[in-house]
Amino acid sequence: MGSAVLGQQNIDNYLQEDRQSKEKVKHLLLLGTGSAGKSTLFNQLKYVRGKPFSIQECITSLQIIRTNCVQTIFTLLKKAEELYEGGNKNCFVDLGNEEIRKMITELHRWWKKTGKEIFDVPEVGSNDTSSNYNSKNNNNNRATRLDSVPSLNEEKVEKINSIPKKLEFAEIFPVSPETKSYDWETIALMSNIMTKLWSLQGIRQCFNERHQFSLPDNMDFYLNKVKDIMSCDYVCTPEDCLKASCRTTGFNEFHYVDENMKGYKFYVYDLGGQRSERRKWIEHFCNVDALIFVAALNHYATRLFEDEKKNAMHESLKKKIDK
Ligand SMILES: Nc1nc2c(ncn2[C@@H]2O[C@H](COP(=O)(O)OP(=O)(O)OP(=O)(O)O)[C@@H](O)[C@H]2O)c(=O)[nH]1
Ligand SMILES: [Mg+2]
Repeated sequence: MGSAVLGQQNIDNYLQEDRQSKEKVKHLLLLGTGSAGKSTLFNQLKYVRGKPFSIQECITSLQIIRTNCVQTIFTLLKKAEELYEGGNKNCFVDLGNEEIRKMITELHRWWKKTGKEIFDVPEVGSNDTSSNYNSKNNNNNRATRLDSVPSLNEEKVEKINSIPKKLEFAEIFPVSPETKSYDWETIALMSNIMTKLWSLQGIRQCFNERHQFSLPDNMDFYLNKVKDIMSCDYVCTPEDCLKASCRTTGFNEFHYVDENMKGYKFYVYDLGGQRSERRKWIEHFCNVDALIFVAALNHYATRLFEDEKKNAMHESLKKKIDK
């Protein structure tokens, strides 16, 4: 009898401890539309909780930043043309100027070729690959490519319009020791071109009109130092990582124990906020203690990434943001 009571007591104690430990675990979801700042908040939270960016995160951020820099230059060229034709004379970029034409064509060619031939290195650490790579990208070849740059006179708008909208950054800057063997000389040449194009008045004016189209955030921060960013030995700072615009697919998760909050353990989930991602939210709603809905103030003057005709803040204000 005595041992039965003791047994019951043990079970009760166990259940109570279990209940208390469960009560001390809290699940937080970060929700909001695309580019609202969820991942930024998530990363900041991680950072202040003593979990700095890992090397892998820095490398990935750098890939994204580099790709965004190139694509932003192309987008600005395209939009400057559109805005100019729409009557905004400040956005004039002189495509009749031979130097500008040559720079655009060369950057465009490099970008296209890089994805297909140069950066698509099949195997990490393969000596054969690296020798092929070097023979493909010697200075003579580059000079040949420079000399054969066609005039943009005949095809100026077509050239710019044919720029691929979405190139996967991973295809362009794969994470591997092969990075060391990239043709950094050519990349430096391209970063010079990007710096010159970025300094054009029409491009700057177009950038100031970015509320009229969709552009990754903080691109002025990166383009102002694009030469450094595109150099081989550039190391991402925490600020670079935080400001990088990277759309989340799926979710990120981390947990921490807050000793100032009676030792509560918080699990934080950062979910993707684009339309295509929101249908996955439902999977995370079980056992949630709190939702933080993130909205970006600058979205009042920003176009929606998924639909450039729409205002980004309207998407946040929609009563039902299922899709
Ligand atoms: N300057 C500044 N930029 C911010 C701030 N919050 C977010 N951003 C920038 O806004 C961009 C988008 O932020 P993210 O945190 O990636 O947005 P998200 O909500 O995670 O977007 P999805 O993953 O697509 O759902 C990034 O370039 C951020 O650096 C902020 O407080 N200040
Ligand atoms: Mg995100």
